Amino acid sequence: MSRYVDLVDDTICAIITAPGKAGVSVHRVSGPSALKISQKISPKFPKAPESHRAYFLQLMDRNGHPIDEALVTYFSQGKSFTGDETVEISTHGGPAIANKLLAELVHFGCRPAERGEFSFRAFYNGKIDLVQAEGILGLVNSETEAARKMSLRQLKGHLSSTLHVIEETIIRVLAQLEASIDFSTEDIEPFSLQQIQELIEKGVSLVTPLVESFQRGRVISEGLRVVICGPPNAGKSSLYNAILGTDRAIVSATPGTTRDFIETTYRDFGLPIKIVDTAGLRETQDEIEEQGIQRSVRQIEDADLALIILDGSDYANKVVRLPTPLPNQTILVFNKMDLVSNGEQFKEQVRDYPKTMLDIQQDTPIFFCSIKKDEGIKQITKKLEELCLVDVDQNESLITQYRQADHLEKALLGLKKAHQLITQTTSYDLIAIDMQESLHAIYAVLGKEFDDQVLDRVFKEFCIGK
Ligand SMILES: Nc1nc2c(ncn2[C@@H]2O[C@H](COP(=O)(O)OP(=O)(O)OP(=O)(O)O)[C@@H](O)[C@H]2O)c(=O)[nH]1
Ligand SMILES: [Mg+2]
Repeated sequence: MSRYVDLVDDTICAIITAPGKAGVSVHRVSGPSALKISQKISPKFPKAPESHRAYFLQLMDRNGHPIDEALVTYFSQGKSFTGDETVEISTHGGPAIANKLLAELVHFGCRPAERGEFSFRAFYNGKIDLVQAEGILGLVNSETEAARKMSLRQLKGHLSSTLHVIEETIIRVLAQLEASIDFSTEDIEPFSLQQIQELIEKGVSLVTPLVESFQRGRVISEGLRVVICGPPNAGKSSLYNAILGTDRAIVSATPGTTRDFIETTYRDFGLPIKIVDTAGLRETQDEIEEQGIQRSVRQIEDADLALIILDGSDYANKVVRLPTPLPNQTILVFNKMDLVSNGEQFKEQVRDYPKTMLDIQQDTPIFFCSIKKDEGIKQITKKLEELCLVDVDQNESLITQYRQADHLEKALLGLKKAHQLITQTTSYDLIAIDMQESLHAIYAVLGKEFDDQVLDRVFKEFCIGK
């Protein structure tokens, strides 16, 4: 995208509807020569068309031969999606027409648009900020109602407006610090220390929930990542196969069977779930097995939910090598219950096991199953299904991208450092440095300050025509 900045004077074009045969297909032409080029392809296009009005016109190729008849809509500069002068041409849907028109548009002076270049222009022209651009991307990629709602709110600027309140708060703090440092340049009555402190606290209370919303926002946009983990031979691969209804993973009585982790995305619950089967966790001298374990540990660290599975007939006095930190959500499964003689007594015995032996949350749900006898699996899948029933609250501002989370964490850190300093020192310039850092982080989220690499990363995820 770095290069897009230098190319904003080009007039770009792309088919913005899905390829193939359809009722209509739409080409978008956007840039300083959009009207001029469109007039070449549809000679009867008025010299000065009305913005937002559709004209029914014949399209002609360079040799004066008809291409198709079309509805051509004109959007004047500043009033289009991209902010540039734009013409949208709706023809009959069909690959031959679409490609022919595209070729003629290029012949008359357009450049085929790159991925996300229309959205980039909208961003560049200040029509949307970077968070809204990411909202567009999220909307297009939405697989569920919750994801669609969340992305639409982001596109409409809900998250951006929260960020603007944060920005204003930080700027007010900075102005007050400035005024306190140099009384002569400001007419304003400086705030008391107490008031500045309260403003910083307000900043903290606005940024904290956003940072915390990332996990939920990411799950809604990308799905739930579930990792099945535990000691060797507990039945991890068996459970993976049972949940997915396949025999994808190798099951064997030899401990240490699974080496490379295996993952599948399961879509039957609405929200996509990525389920990962991992290598059994234990101390090992086997170099290859250890590599598998290390990879599994990384999978566990990245997951939203750890399904920890133990062999019910062989768990006592065994140290389970669980990595830390574990995901926020955990589920404990005792498998091979067919080998346990007194089931009820067993369930009573292991009630405190999560806390005492695994050092995981005491309220971790515990399930009991025998994969061999196909007992108790339904309860586990039902639990997973429940976890997928997420909806987005009307007033909820959620962040969805690592990029956003990363900058907001920096913003929060700056605010917290400033807050700590203000209780210890009256050196306002020091506090101002932290507040400046927070401000830059907020600017970075909104794309007010950007470097080419960031833009590259955001816009390259788009498809052509977006
Ligand atoms: N009796 C009994 N055996 C089971 C049950 N579930 C799995 N097994 C057996 O336990 C053994 C290990 O199963 P896996 O699914 O390969 O275990 P794993 O946890 O993936 O093992 P690793 O990949 O080696 O870490 C196999 O022989 C399975 O047939 C069960 O519910 N009852
Ligand atoms: Mg296995």
